[in-house]
Amino acid sequence: MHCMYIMGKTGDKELAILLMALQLACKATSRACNKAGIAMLFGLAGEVNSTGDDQKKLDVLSNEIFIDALTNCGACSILVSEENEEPIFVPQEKAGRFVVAFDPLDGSSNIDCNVSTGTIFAVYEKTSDKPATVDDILRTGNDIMVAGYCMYGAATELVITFKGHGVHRFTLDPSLGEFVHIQAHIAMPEGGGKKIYSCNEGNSANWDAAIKSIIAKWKDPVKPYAARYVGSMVSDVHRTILYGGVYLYPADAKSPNGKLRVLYEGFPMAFIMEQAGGAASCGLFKGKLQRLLDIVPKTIHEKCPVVIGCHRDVEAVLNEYKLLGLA
Ligand code: AHM
Ligand code: MG
Repeated sequence: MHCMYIMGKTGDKELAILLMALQLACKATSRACNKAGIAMLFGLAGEVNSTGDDQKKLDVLSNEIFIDALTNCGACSILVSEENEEPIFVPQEKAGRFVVAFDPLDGSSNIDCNVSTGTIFAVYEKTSDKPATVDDILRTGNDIMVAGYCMYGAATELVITFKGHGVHRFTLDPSLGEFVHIQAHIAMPEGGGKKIYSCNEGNSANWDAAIKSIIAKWKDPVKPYAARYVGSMVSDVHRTILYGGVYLYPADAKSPNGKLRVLYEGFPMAFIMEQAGGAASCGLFKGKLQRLLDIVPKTIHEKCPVVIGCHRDVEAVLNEYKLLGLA
């Protein structure tokens, strides 16, 4: 249903075809997640992906589903997937106007215990009529045209934003096999919403002084923030948008660029967060405080630190760097 909705809003038929392909791939991945136990789809596939992680069977299957849907829809020129070392060039006879970066199944560590996972994607328009090159995707996040994620949780939900048309929420109705539009123009709660911080605190010994200090402040003995961490970015960001608070995967002494990938994790989630009225930063990255969407990636699997959520909490993180004289 969302394709019709988007067609109605933008009148862009090729974009509607692309979104039709994306939603089909989300539905097929949702079905694979639902049936994983029965179909023996839990466990490792025996390969390692572009960033050196062990691939799960469902990582491989969902990646095939997305590549198949996107290369055959006629609307894409280049695909970048977390699971493929190199960009995928769509054959010229099937090539279209868009380039897409995606993580087909994010939250791999949660697959085998049936905790929610998700797909994350960002869509750009090619910069010229010539055949696309990798430069069509190595651009700032400000150039994103459409970003979205699909969460495979208690229900399958698709959240999508297309520049200037707000953030929209759809739930898969399994009996109909369709995404039903359930909420238009999602906005972060007024004033920042619930006081929740979400991060892997197991890494705290290696964080910089500002991150350590702001998290310590949020453990106020009288009015503490709540800590919530699923460990699947899609679920943690989804909760942050709907309830409020902040999600962080900061840089640390062991991983100076953080863990999350710019093109298919950082950028799309930052874009959605800003479109929903929130903020997205890297914190202190390469010597300065940086807005996440302003990064210009040089390689397709590059990483960046992520601090995204309501203005109240993202600005508290940035202020902490200033208070400590680090920025
Ligand atoms: P993945 O692409 O290997 O699944 O890693 C991305 C995930 C995010 O969804 C999540 O926020 C983060 O990695 C969790 O990492 P950690 O297990 O280090 O807390
Ligand atoms: Mg992943």
